[in-house]
Amino acid sequence: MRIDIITVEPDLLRSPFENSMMKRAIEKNLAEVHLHNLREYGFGNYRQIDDYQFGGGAGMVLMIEPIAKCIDELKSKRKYDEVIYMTPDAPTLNQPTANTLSLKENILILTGHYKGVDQRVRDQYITKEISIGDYVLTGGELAAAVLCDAVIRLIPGVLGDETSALTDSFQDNLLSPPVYTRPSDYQGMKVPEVLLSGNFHKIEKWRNEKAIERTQQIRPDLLDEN
Ligand code: 6GU
Repeated sequence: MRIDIITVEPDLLRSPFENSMMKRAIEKNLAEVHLHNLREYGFGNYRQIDDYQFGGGAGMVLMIEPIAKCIDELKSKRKYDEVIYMTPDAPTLNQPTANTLSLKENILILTGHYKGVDQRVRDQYITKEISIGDYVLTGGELAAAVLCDAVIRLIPGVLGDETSALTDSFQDNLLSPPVYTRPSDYQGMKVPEVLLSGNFHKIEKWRNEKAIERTQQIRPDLLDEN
């Protein structure tokens, strides 16, 4: 999979791809990520990329021309399966969306900033809009990193068997059950007996019960989606 990200803050986005799982995915050639600094497509000596909004109001708006120039250049080189705009006023990212995107070949992500982008960018170029939750971030950069992490870890071969994405919370609309490691008794706080029993069937049953219990307590809305 190839991911191109158009951003005003490329430095803010570098480290997630230089560490941990995403770094390994890139090293294994299972993913490539290219950052494009929108500023380089700006106007004049100041490389202007934003301007005041028509009709008045606080906050600068990213102009269509620098973005159009950048997207057109990228599109002339390859076909993109999706052109995604990261913005809080969009449907929220969930596991099915991440699953679907993990099967794509080329994805282009535009991250918003300031007051957002000129609506004509969204009308003309964007095929999918994604928010990562009901709160406001300063820009879409960190949201893009979240999206990339959720998607890249699903690409076959990125995770080892022991961390298979299939057993993640949300893959079956259930939260994960509690997990424990050594010691089995920490200052009188004991690991549930069943996990030490060696009885695989009983352990699976316990984990499933705990998953349902946790989901009922913390995210009952997920159970309604089944
Ligand atoms: Cl994608 N962008 C911004 N700026 N804020 C957000 C978001 C995205 N998702 C949730 N909050």
